[in-house]
Amino acid sequence: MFDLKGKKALVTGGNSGIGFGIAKALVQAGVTVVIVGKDNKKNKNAISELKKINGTCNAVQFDLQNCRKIPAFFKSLLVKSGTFDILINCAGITVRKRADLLSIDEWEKVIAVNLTSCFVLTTQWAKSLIKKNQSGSCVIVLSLMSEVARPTTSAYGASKAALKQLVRSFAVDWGRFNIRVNGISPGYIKTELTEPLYTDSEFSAWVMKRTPLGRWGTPEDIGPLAVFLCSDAASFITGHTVFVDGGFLASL
Ligand code: GCO
Repeated sequence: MFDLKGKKALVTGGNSGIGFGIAKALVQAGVTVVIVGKDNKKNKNAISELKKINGTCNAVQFDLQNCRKIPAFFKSLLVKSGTFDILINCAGITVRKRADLLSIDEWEKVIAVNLTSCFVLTTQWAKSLIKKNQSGSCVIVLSLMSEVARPTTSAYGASKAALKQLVRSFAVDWGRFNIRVNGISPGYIKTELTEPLYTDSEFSAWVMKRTPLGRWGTPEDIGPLAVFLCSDAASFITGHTVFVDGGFLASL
């Protein structure tokens, strides 16, 4: 039931952090993965790692901030790779500023990359499967900030809360096509995005005190759940979000 051999996955934000952790877990489960990343150097490094496990993996350079260019980008990808059984939306950015200090451009950039690009890419992906009467599984990576707020995370939190509702909307729109959509909400995970936080000893001590399991998470804590949600073992799960947060949200 957990076997994903022969499946093909597209992973946005797959060249580092949580996205790479998910991409690696999928490759280890037998999936051929294509990662989408803005930074070619990071793409190359990530792919050389993944190719050590499965030589058919690949990377494509694309900046998901260009939301209106996504349909043409995805169409060209389909021509090269064929349809994807699995889509992982993990690309995400943040701008840590108090809400009243955030510019409209900064707000729009976070919403474009985290939310709009996910909407456009996932609807294009679903269309490609519906056209071929093919089932599929999508995972959207959210955040603790879809549920609670920390100072300076207004744009990021709003995008993640919206994504949580998008998980439900996609699931109910596409259930009849056997296309499942679920969310993964990581807690505090050591990645490039959180480097300014875990290198701040005071903040890091707060996270570890606030997290019942008493540690920062790693991308390897997230990958296995993505494999499960994309496998037949999760064939009756859709429209839900699972928290991988060390107990953070369960505790006061
Ligand atoms: C922050 C962090 C968080 C984490 C993560 C928590 O600024 O507090 O960036 O948002 O990255 O999303 O789930």
